[in-house]
Amino acid sequence: MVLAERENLLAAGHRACPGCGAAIALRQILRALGRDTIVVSATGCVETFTSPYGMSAWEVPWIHSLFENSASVASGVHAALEFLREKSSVVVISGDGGTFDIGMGAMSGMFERKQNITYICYDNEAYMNTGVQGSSATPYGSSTTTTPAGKASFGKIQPKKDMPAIALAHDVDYVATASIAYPQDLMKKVAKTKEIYGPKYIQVHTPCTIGWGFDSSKTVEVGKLAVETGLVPIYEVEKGKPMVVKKVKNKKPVEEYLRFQTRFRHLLKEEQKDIANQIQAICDKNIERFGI
Ligand SMILES: Cc1ncc(C[n+]2csc(CCOP(=O)(O)OP(=O)(O)O)c2C)c(N)n1
Ligand SMILES: [Mg+2]
Repeated sequence: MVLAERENLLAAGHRACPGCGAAIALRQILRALGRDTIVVSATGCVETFTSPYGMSAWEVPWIHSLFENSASVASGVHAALEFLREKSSVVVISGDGGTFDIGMGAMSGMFERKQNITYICYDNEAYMNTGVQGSSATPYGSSTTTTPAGKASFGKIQPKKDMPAIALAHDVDYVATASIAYPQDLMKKVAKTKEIYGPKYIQVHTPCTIGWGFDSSKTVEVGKLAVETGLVPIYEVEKGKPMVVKKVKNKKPVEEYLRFQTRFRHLLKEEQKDIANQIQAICDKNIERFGI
C-alpha cells in the first residue's frame, strides 16, 4: 500500500497554527505507524494543540507525560506490553526542548535499556509552546526571545547540538534525520522503525511559522531550503549498514534560507556578514562531512 494513501490518524479540528510544520510531521508519522501504536508525548506544542481540555485529536492510544520524562514513561509502557505479551509499537513524540535539553537524560536511559521504542523528535529549533525561547537545537545566529538579535547580540552564540550523533554514540539500532519537506522519505523512515527491534531515534525538521517568522503558506518551501543549503543534512544509519544520505543536486547559498525568516534577517546587514559567512561554513562542512 502507498504510504500516503494510508489512514489519517490525526483528527481535523486540532489547534495547531496554520502552516505548522509539527502538525504536518505528525500526520505523516501517524500514517506511517498505523493504528497499532501507543504514543507518549512530552509537554510542548504538539501535546497542547492536540489535547485541549476534554478533547483529543489522536486516533491512536496516547499518553501525555511531563516535559522531561516521556522516554521513561515509554519505557514503562513497553514493560507493561511485554508483561501482557502485546506487540503494539511504542513511540515517543517530543519537541527539541524535551529531547535535546530537559529530557536528554531520560532518553539516554531508554536507549541504554535497549527496549523496542522509537523516539521521534519534531525539531522546530526552540521552545515554541512557551514563546520561542532558545534551546540547544536552536541554530547559531538565530534570534529568539532568550537570544535576541540587537545592538549587543547577533542571536544565539552556540552551535546547534548534534543530537543524532549523540543517539548514535548510544549504539542504537536506527538513527535518521528527516524533514516535512520530503514526506515520502519521512514516512518510509518511520515505517522502517516497525521492522527493527530495539531503540530508534528519528529527528524531523519542522519549520515553525511564528517562531521563525515566515508566511504560513511557505512551511514546505522553508523546509526544503534548509536541506538544499546543506544546513540540515538528511540521512539514516541502520546498525551494520553504511550511512545513506539524501543528495542535493543544485545546492543553494544559505543566504536564501536566512532571507526567508525574521529570526535570521538581521544577519543580512553588512555588520553581521561575518556571522552569515560562518553559517555558510557550517553548510559547507555538512556537505563535505555527509557527502551531500
Ligand atoms: C519542568 C518544566 N519546565 C518548563 C515547562 C514549561 N514548558 C512547557 S512546554 C515548553 C517548551 C517545549 O519546547 P519543545 O520541547 O521544543 O516543544 P515545542 O513547544 O517547541 O513544540 C516549556 C518550557 C514545563 N512544562 N515543565
Ligand atoms: Mg521546540
